[in-house]
Amino acid sequence: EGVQPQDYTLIKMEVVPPFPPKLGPLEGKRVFLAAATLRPETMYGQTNSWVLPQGKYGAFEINDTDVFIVTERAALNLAYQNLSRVPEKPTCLVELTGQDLIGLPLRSPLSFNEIIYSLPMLTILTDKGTGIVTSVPSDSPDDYMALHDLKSKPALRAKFGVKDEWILPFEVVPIINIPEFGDKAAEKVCIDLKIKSQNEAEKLAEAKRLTYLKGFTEGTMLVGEYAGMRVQDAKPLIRSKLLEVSQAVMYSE
Ligand code: A2H
Repeated sequence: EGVQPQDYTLIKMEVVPPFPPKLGPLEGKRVFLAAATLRPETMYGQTNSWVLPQGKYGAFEINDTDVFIVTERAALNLAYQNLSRVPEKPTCLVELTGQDLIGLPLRSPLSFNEIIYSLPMLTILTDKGTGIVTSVPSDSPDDYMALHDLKSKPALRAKFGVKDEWILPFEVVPIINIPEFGDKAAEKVCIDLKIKSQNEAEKLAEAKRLTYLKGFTEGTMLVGEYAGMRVQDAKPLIRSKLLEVSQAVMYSE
């Protein structure tokens, strides 16, 4: 845990009914995977969501109609940030593992892909954010490599019960131009650094450093309402809009 509080945008990725048996008790509620992001301006390029297969999650009541699937730790933080039906007390309706969430179809804000699927990522930390991550392989090296691993390794898909149609049709969507790295910065940097898999932590840290800074300072939006605008100007506008229409909430820890 850092000393400085970190402010995230939580993206509300709605689980599309009908629900699988495990989510049966949630019938009639609006159920969301709530993904913590620092890059709300990249949501146009979502291709899937990530969960930790062996991670523990729960479905927590946010108010009378809405349920967020997050870690218990995040649910407690949310309960102290006015995001719990009972103030300061999380109410868990169903206990779940990440494996239970794999393959859920989701409708996520701003995404050009109308339906995306929840997939396994092995490097998710359960003590950061909500334990749910949204995947933008054009601009996140972690996301690019995790998607690349699943696409290129049928055995990995089989291990976690990932169907080909949840993954093979989803291509990297160009959303931001960075002069030095082009329109798919994460892909370019992963190839340049010869990164082999999502487990190459050191190289991925370098790839993130390169793309994160340049994306913010030199990136230009290619798509959406603010196409042509610099990323640093578009980011707060896109974030405010998502909050205003209740497709996202603020979260800090
Ligand atoms: B970011 P920081 Cl396009 N475990 O969102 C691992 N990673 C997590 C996580 C967890 N529990 N919770 C959030 N994250 C990811 C978009 C994005 C992100 C882009 C580019 C870079 C990037 C789409 N994925 O992050 O340690 C989330 O991915 C680069 C670091 O708090 C979140 O923002 O700085 C970011 O890490 C938060 O990381």
